[in-house]
Amino acid sequence: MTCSRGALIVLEGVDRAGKTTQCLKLVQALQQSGREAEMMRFPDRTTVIGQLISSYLMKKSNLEDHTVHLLFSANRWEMVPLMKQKLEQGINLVVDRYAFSGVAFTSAKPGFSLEWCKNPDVGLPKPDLVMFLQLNPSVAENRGEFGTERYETSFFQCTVHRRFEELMEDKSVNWRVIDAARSIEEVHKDIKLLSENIINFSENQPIGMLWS
Ligand code: ADP
Ligand code: FDM
Repeated sequence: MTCSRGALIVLEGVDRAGKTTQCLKLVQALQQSGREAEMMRFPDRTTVIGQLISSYLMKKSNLEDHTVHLLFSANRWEMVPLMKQKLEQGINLVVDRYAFSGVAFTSAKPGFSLEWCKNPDVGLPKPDLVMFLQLNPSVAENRGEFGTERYETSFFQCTVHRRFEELMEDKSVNWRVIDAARSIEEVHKDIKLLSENIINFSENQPIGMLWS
């Protein structure tokens, strides 16, 4: 007997759009409905590569821009065997940021094309669904002050947002835009429904390869 695979579900969006809140709620809701589900997040700061990234984000160290881009990508690749294993075991993975953040953030820096930024992530497990939590930057600002980490400035975040919009023009990826300005429960309801549908749809499909 073959067991149906889990779905790879990604949440992306600007800072404070509610990604982490919604990932946690989705995993809980899927588990309560009797499905296997686990959360992952990128960067995964627990690995050796993740610690280099974390130190860079906390401005405790500096890294050359190409180098840190490749480290973010390597931090995803090092998780691929585990991700595939879990998906094949029928576990649904709910992921807080993925390669799209990788491309949106690096390509917001001067001199980086979307094309160059996408290359290292070509061939990663392709998400069955990517939900973009859309939130006006002024509303996001009301959800709290920026922290002290790298990239946490209004100007940079606006450029990142434009890069996400360019990425969403790519119809080879199953993007869904979610209005994240509503209440936590309203947003959750949409996310849960879309996720349940994609889980049913993906269970007998092979895992795809991103951007290839
Ligand atoms: P992200 O992971 O996208 O940065 P978080 O889930 O950490 O966002 O949420 C950022 C802040 O906004 C938290 O204080 C959270 O409680 C709050 N928040 C999340 N979703 C909503 C919402 N729909 N309405 C109001 N506040 C929210
Ligand atoms: N980030 C995240 C990147 O620059 N590249 C990536 O590939 C990924 C996954 O790291 F500023 C940025 C986005 C954000 C920071 O913050 C991670 P959180 O709070 O851990 O999501």
